[in-house]
Amino acid sequence: MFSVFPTARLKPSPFYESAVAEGMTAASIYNNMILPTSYGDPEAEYWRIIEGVSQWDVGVERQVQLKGPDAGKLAQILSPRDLSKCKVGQGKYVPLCNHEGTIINDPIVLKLDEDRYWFSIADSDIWFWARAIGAERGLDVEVSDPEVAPMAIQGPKSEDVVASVVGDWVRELKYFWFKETEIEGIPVAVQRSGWSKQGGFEIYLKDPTKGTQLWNIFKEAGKPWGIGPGAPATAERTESGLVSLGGDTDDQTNPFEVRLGSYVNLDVGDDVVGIQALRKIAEDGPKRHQLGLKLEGSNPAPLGFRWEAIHLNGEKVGDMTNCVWSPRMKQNIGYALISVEVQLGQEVQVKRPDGTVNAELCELPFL
Ligand code: THG
Repeated sequence: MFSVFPTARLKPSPFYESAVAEGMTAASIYNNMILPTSYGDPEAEYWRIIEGVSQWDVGVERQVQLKGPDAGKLAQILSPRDLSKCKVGQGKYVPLCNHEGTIINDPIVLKLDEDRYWFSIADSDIWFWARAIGAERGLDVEVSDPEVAPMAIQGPKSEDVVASVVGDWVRELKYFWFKETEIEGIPVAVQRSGWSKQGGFEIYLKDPTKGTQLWNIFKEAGKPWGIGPGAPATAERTESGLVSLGGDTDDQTNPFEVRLGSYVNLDVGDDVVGIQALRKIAEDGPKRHQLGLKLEGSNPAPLGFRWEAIHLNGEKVGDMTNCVWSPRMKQNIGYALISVEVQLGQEVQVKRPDGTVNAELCELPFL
């Protein structure tokens, strides 16, 4: 047993005290912050997302704010997805790539105003990146951390809970669209989003001193629907086919390899970072693709912290990048990042720490 002490280097989110009060038992690190990952009953937390409504401290999803006359220009230069038709109040899921076409983050981009954007980032430092690219291109834009922290309300009953707090207008909100508003005087943005496929919303808290108050408003309001604490769930996201950047990707992975090719528009301007490399990769055809794996055996055997080699006919053909017990499928499932020459339906062998396990390749998502 060991303790983790929040410091300036390991920043607590505004909801940290609430997470502790709810009985947080496990946490991870993400964007130099503490990400609560369990409250002691993973099984109950999983079913709460699938069947009910779950409340998550995802303050680690930090915002990189671009503000100024060239904010839109920089947003597009960073994004190989066409943002020209993105409206104020709209969000879009965007793979960010480096000059080699390697994916370095996969934020949701929110357009708050004509001259103001947030990149709601996954786990890598995009402030450095955006500032450097903006400065090198001579753009008039300020890149900052606006100290905004999302809280997720996820699951099939989330719409009822969020509507009971902010009003029935949220029922009309389209996916990734958002609205800036106030909840009991607390400034927020409310978006239909979240890292699950069970439906839900994220409440972006704009005043970091109001975390506990905002948490408790939803905790109270959600009682009739049985709300409880939870966290982004590996089992649910794997069943649903969501990509975890840095988990399912390495420092050579491009968007086409991990099913994010549809979020790349090859005809964006030549000044977009990585677009030349992405055009070439698209033309040559990617070398790997991402498939599902159904593993033999009936005991939960999650992945440790390393990828595990996948063999076909005695040769290494790829890696298993994650693996988790699926409570709904009642088997271990995972993702393969594997040679495009290996196809669906083939049986492969995964080299696990305790021995070789047979697995079947299938289409993603699983469910
Ligand atoms: N919420 C917010 N910010 C985030 C995340 C989030 N930043 C980091 C990380 N999560 C970003 N990653 C994803 C990955 C997938 C999705 C959302 C965020 C997602 N994808 C859907 C899918 O793949 O089916 C829909 C994509 C689409 O159709 O455009 O929802 O969770 N604030």
